[in-house]
This record gives sequence, C-alpha cells and structure tokens, in this order.
Amino acid sequence: MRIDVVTIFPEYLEPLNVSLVGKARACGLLDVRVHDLRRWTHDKHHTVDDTPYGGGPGMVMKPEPWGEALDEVIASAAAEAASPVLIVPTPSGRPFDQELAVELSARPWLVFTPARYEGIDRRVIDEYAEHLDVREVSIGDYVLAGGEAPVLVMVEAIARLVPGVLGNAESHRDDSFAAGAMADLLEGPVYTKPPEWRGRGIPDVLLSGHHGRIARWRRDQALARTSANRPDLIARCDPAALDKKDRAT
Ligand code: 6GU
Repeated sequence: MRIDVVTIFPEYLEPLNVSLVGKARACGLLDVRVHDLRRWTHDKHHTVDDTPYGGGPGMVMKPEPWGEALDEVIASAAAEAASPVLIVPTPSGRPFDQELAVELSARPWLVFTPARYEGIDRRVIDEYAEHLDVREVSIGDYVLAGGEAPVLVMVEAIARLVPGVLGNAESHRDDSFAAGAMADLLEGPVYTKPPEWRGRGIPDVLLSGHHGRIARWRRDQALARTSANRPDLIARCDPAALDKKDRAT
C-alpha cells in the first residue's frame, strides 16, 4: 500500500518510522511518503494561509499550494495505474471507525491532507472530488489543532489490517474476532505472570484449564465492561447476537 501525507509539519509524522508502521515500511509492505506543503509555495514567506472570506476568526489554508501539491503527488502515480483515495481529516467529517479502516486497508493508495487553522479552502475538496474518491473524516467528537494526529491514528488503524503487517497469530485472532461472538463488545481484562503481584492473584477460572468456562467468563467480562463504558454499543446490538446466558449477565 502507498500512503502520501501532505502537511506543513512533516516532523509531526515522524512516529510513522516507529513500531508496527515503521516495520511495515522497512520491509516494504507500506510505501509512506511525507511531503512539506510549503514546497509548493512561491513567495518569500512560504505562505499557506489567508483571512476567511465573509470574516470571522482564524485563517484558512489557501487553495493554490494544495492544488499544486496534490497535482504533483497524484500525477506521480499515473505511472502506478491506480487512483488514490483522498482522505481529508476534519472535525466536520464522517466518523472514522473500524469499518472504514477495513475498507481503506483494501485500497492500494491513500493520500492524506491534514490541515491547520480553520481548514482548507473548500474549492480544493470540490475540485478533487470531481475525479477522485474523496473522504472527509473525523476521529472523534473533540477539536484538535490540526489533522496530523488524526493521520497518525488512521494510518495505524489501517496499516495493521494490511495483509502481512501483523504477525499471523494476531491476524487470525482478529479475523475470528471480527466475525465471531465477541463482535461489537469491548475487550475484558487480561493477565500474565507472575501469578501473584502485590497481593493480587489471577481469577481462578483462567487457571482452570476449562476452555468453555474461560470463554464464558471472558464474554461476561466483555459484556460488563461494554455496559459500563459503552451502553450505546449494547443498545445497538442485534438481540439475536446476545444469547440467553448474556441476558442473565
Ligand atoms: Cl480529523 N481534525 C481536527 N482538527 N480535529 C479533529 C479531527 C480531525 N477529528 C476529531 N477532531
């Protein structure tokens, strides 16, 4: 998968060299290219913003640098025989969720345009939406100072779904999770060695070796945690997906 990011803060994307995404880049599964938007400015001060038409607070990102940047980044791929998905991070976008991560992880090429200030001149989005699949996406109901952190969030969520990026064991586990009985529930607590830490032990059932009882316990824990932290997920749940024992919980 190829990922391009155009930003005025290329250094903000440095974490893409670390851990899971960094390793996927190093072994060639991901081709990540971060571009400095100011490369496509032509004035002495490398201006990327200006005052909003109609007045109001803040600044708006000028369309010309974005147009030149995106034309060049996207043209570099006429050769790649594919058309990218253009992902525009904005708090006014549709919510980013696991379903969108799955969809995007199957696309060969993603271009992200994280903005600062009050956002990008609307004409840029309208222009590229004429030829490209453009998605305006938000990562949650809060306002960040810019789209770079959302890009880090989205790239990590998408990259771990790209075949080969996660180890086999984990990807198989995920497959069964997505389709399986725990779909839409939050994960319950996990434990490892030592068997006692600061006087605290391990729930007996996990030491019992009874796979059926362990699965039941994990599901009950997941239901309890989901009810406490995300009652909206339980309300949305298909009643057929809850069995008789769940309802007793
Ligand atoms: Cl994608 N951008 C900004 N600036 N704030 C956000 C966001 C995106 N998603 C949630 N808050």
